[in-house]
Amino acid sequence: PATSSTTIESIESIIVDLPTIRAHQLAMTTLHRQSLVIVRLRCADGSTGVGEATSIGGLAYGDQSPESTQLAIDTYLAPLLIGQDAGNVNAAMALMNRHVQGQSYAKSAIETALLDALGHRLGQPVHALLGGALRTSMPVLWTLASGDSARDVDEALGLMEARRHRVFKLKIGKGDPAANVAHVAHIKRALGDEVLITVDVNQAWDETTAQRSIAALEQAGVGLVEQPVARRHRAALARLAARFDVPIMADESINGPEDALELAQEAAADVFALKISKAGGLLNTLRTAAVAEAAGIGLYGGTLLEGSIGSIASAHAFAACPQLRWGTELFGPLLLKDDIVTARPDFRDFELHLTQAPGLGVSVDEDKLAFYRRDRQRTAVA
Ligand code: MUC
Ligand code: MG
Repeated sequence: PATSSTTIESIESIIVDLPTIRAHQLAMTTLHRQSLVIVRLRCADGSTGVGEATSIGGLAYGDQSPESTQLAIDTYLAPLLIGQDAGNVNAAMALMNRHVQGQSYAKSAIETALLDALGHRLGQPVHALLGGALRTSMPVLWTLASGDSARDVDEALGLMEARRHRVFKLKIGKGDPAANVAHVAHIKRALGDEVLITVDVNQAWDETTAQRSIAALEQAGVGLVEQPVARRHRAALARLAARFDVPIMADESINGPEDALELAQEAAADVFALKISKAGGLLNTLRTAAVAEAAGIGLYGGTLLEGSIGSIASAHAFAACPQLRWGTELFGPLLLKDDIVTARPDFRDFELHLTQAPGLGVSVDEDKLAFYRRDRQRTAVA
């Protein structure tokens, strides 16, 4: 019979560097490749699980890099967990939280691997382990961030035609705010009334710039404004949320349930961007979602531009959220030229579709992993 009890035997972390299909320009960096930390967990009964920790642009986006995440896993978290019960995810997370501060990306990747392995042992998908899916497919927007307005419009038209995406997020905050607004207005005009356009400022503006620019973005018909001011400037975020009709979404300002509670008390945002990496796992993402739901705040399924493993792990958590009013941005795998899984996620009819396969429902392609891993031993002589 299926059993959940077995011991953790090994936890391995592997950094993988994957090229992107085009440059991806954000306020703080421009990406040409993504570096994923892949976690592989093995249990005493032979069952295995995978997880992923990914950030954007080394230390440009957040305070955890692929290299620091690998160090946290190899030096601190793996030794702590080896010999522990792989079936008790809450106990494993509590142990890590007791002995290791921060490191939410590493903890998220390990929790994902534990849930994947547990799902394999029990023959259940991860969303079932989280209490059950309220949806097994979810809308996915696309981020237009080529750095060129005309190219962005062409890209959006092609993706709508292919029924891949019909909501678009524009990354702004780099350079002149008036030029940013003109870029957004141009794209909104070109795509028309029916297409929802959102913007992500990634903390780039001060409050007065945000006031001026959001007024113009609202005029241009933008539907959602993400993290216009610095993460810590919550009072400014709250004033902007009160001042404008266009919903304001907190991203960098919110990690887990404690932030959600404070932001809700301060009425600092209309929508919260959930990310398994920020929350330190799928379970803590659901706790964050529960606070939002209790406060009547909308939810959005965010990404740190993970590959297939991290994106599918996120989708399992978002499937179990009480609501997902603003859809998701789980397009990370589509931004990568290649990935390290045997079958890439199922994106069609504007949505990402989850399966009922056990665990995450993804398998590592060993050849691709061997090819893209950073520490690959090159045997060929130049
Ligand atoms: C972010 O700040 O939301 C999400 C989509 C994208 O293009 O970048 C990320 C990060
Ligand atoms: Mg964001």
